[in-house]
Amino acid sequence: MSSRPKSLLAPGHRGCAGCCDAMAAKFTLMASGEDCIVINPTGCLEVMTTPYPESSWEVPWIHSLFENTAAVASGIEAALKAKGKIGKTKIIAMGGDGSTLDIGIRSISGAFERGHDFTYVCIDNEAYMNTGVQRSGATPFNASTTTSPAGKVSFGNQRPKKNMPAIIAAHGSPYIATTSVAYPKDMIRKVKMANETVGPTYIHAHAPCTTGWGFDTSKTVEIGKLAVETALWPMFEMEDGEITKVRKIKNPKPVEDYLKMQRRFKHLFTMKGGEEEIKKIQVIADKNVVDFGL
Ligand SMILES: Cc1ncc(C[n+]2csc(CCOP(=O)(O)OP(=O)(O)O)c2C)c(N)n1
Ligand SMILES: [Mg+2]
Repeated sequence: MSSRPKSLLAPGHRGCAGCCDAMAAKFTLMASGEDCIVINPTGCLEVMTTPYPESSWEVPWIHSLFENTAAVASGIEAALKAKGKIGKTKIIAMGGDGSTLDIGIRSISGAFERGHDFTYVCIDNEAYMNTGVQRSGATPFNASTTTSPAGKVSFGNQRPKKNMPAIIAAHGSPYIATTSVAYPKDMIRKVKMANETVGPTYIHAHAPCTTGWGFDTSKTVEIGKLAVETALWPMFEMEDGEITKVRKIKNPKPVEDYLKMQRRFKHLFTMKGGEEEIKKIQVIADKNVVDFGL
């Protein structure tokens, strides 16, 4: 008999083949089990799993606005507390990067400040995918999106990726971890850890999007692994504001290995000056190696 936890996200949803959001949701539910309540703002995950009157969710699920996801989670926690049921049912907010880093950040800040006992999972596919690949605060440097298109005047998004784990850490969260849908065991372990930790906890899952990033649907895991292996996506855990665990990488691969597989970075290999721009991305990876002791 397999010890693999049951998947509580039913198949037949409208996710793309190779969809990273479906993987993130599946792993989060595998870690959480049946006794959980999911709060899910608008975005690809919500749209593809709940076309009325259907639902793929085999656990209690509520749709929130971008703006109030963490406030809804706070209210559910307060209600369970009032009923004397806190500590058993896991409360999991699961939002995209646009929802988490940009539009919903105020209510997230409030919920973490108040110290509600819940887990927030950010599914970071690095743009507003559901509305057509607009740039978000999580879009990496030099990625081309529909609102930061590469062309005559720029090489794409000119701002660095916002450091959301650091922002959450500044709120005094007891447990924060970065992970990736390309590492299911890692993600499941970290979500479990977040669920078991009392207080507001945060999981930031890197999630390669076949449609928005422009790669073959079979390559989600390969690309997710390359982000980690090039040191562009450091995987770490923080307890009470201190980094306690880091996933070491032996010989970091050159960032080109990761960039060349994606349409959103294609211009770096075709436009004049692209080589210099790739070097700037290599600097970001090299800095991660030093900063995180990878
Ligand atoms: C306040 C608000 N602004 C904009 C929208 C339109 N909208 C719906 S889905 C979406 C994209 C969400 O992006 P993200 O949170 O990164 O999730 P993804 O679809 O990428 O998984 C947007 C902008 C909205 N529903 N509400
Ligand atoms: Mg997104």
